[in-house]
Amino acid sequence: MNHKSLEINQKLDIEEILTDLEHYRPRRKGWVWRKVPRDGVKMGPFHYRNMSEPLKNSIGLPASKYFDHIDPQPSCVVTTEIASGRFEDDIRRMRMAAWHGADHIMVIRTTGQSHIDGLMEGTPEGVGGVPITRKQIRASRKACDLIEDEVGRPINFHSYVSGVAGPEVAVLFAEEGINGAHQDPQYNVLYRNVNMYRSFVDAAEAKKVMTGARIFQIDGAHNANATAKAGWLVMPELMVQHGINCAFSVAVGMDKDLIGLSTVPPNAPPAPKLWYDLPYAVALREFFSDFKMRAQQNTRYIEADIEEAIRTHTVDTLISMLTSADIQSTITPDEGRNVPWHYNNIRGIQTVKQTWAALDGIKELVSLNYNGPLGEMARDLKERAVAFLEEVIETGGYFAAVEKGFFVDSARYPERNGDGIARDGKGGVGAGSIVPRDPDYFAPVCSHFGENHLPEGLTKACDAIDGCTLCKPEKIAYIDELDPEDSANKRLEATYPYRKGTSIKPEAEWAGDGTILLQFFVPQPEDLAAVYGVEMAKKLGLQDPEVVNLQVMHPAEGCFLEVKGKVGFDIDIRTLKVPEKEVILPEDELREAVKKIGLKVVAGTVGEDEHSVGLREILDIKHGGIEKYGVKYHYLGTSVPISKMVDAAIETGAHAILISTIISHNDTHRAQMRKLAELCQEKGIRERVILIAGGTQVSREMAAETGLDATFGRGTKGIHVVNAMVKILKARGAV
Ligand code: Z98
Repeated sequence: MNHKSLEINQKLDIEEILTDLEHYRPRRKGWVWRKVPRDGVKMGPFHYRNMSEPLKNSIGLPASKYFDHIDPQPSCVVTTEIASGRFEDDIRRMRMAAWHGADHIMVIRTTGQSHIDGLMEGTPEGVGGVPITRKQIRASRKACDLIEDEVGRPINFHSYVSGVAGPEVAVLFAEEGINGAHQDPQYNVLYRNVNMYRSFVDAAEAKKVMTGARIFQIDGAHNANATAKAGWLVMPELMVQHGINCAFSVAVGMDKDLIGLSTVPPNAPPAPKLWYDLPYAVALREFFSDFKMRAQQNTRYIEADIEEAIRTHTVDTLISMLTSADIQSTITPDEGRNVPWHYNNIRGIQTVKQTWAALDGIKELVSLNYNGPLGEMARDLKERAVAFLEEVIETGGYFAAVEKGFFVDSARYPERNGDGIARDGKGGVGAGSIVPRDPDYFAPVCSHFGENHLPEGLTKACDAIDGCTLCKPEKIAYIDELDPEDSANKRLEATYPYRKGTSIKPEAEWAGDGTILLQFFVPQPEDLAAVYGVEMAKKLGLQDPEVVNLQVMHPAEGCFLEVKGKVGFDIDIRTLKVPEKEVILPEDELREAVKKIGLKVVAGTVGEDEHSVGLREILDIKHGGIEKYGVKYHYLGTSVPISKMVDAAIETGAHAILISTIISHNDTHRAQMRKLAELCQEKGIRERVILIAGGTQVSREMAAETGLDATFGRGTKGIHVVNAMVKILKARGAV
């Protein structure tokens, strides 16, 4: 199959992804880890100790521009959870996330998949939310295949195997090349009230299928952490839940390197986080040394403030580094307000990249002190977990313990508050649906759990039907949209103008949604500030305004607010005039040219202008003035007559005259600029000197009309002035 590769300067073509989708096959199956060179990675001026191979195309941290644009990639897999529900929007976000360093992309449905008892087709949004379907995941995997070529690193695509349709979902995932999935029968039992026996029978089948396709598994223990009243009190139970899923998975036949623990630091500031989270991570690492760790931020404590979430995530990442987590999840910053903004996916990824780069090789510099309280606390947790498990066994096993409400009890084991989630073994979804297999049971499919009596002469179960869909993918029945209205085509038609037409609207979630976020301060107390925020957004013309974050700065003095709303208008791309971009020469080239010619200038404010701060900033080294690039300047002061500027230039042999003028009444600034050009002409030095003017009312276009070489307005920095001078000198053949 030939598919057009992505062009860096072109948007991902969703219609192209959907073309011939019925024949698309994933080009590989199974999970892929990052390649981590043993001897570290050299990037720019640095040697990194714990990084993976760099990407072919990527976008580094904002500060990377000071470091040759390097973009070091952590040794761990980096996850982002993309949750708009519309796959056609998700795949664009996946591309952005991959460019920033995500190689594990989890797509969550907007409906609880566990509530759906069969597979669905097409891409319906329905009323209850978006389920996972073959069309969605095939299109997403196809997009991931193109994106991984673009960034030069495999992408693991991930979803969830849960609910009573779990085994069917697992087969679908195996067929379509999904690389990772959450699978934990305890999740169904505790949080989705699926019958406990049914859940474990289904899990055996699902895990077997996942193993066949080498799908990496993440468990669901962390959900107890997010559900319990105090996440840090249920640490022993979390370890028991991890243990049950690991042991069950191994018993089914899953390789240990495909089994991941979903670990979540149980605490968050203002709690003394390290004293809880570090011993917990250490205890897990010691107990489950054969298994992989997927670390995710604890969603329990995430509020609406992105900065707060990111600060906690940074500490989480430190703990992950100290305890060698294999996968670092970055779902976090959106959890508080439940809005999947494109750019917050990227911010989460940046948090991990930034922390990982800053703390690269930390374990070579500092080591954990197991002799002190850390070792004691880790041991205490392990002892409590073992005691918990022993009590489960004494009680009659897992099912009996669930019936008695052992799990998600809010007390610190061995205490109990009696508020755990208790389930009835005879109840729940799918109760009574388990049927014993006949003694000669035979299923003509591969990756099947349990006794399967192959008829004589057959070596592979699916030989009986000339191959199953896992062995012969051409047998997969691809069913396109069932509802022509609730379909991708209809949605794509509506968003066409924003994707391929000439309309522009901002977006946060879906193409053309018009969603924006305003940040501002309101000098009023909390209640009033919130009401004002909405009113103000309405006056600005925003639709559906909503306060998504409010931080009190002082009870009486005021609040910081974030309000989201929708822009109700489009702007036509053809009406926008993009100014020509000024090309700045590389700093080294500028410095070299300045040095070669010994570039010097005279400078001053002219006319009756006493405002010298702007010019001084352009000259002085402190804030990146021309001095920083080696230019020598002779500052003549304020209100300098033009004639004095020109004489000084002649006397000192300056290459350039820089004048600053901000007074503009009667067009004084223009008059001064013209006068400078004319006087230099009269004195016969015009060809020798570069004439530059700047000021708040000066624009770039004024150079031509006043006879100067370059003119600069607001926002100018020293580098712009040096760049202009060097370019002119080069054009004159002087350097
Ligand atoms: C995470 N951000 O873990 P429904 N199975 C397990 C789960 O943990 C989940 C589901 C299934 C979190 C995502 N986890 C939350 C073990 C969900 C999903 O029924 O579709 O909600 O199941 O990465």
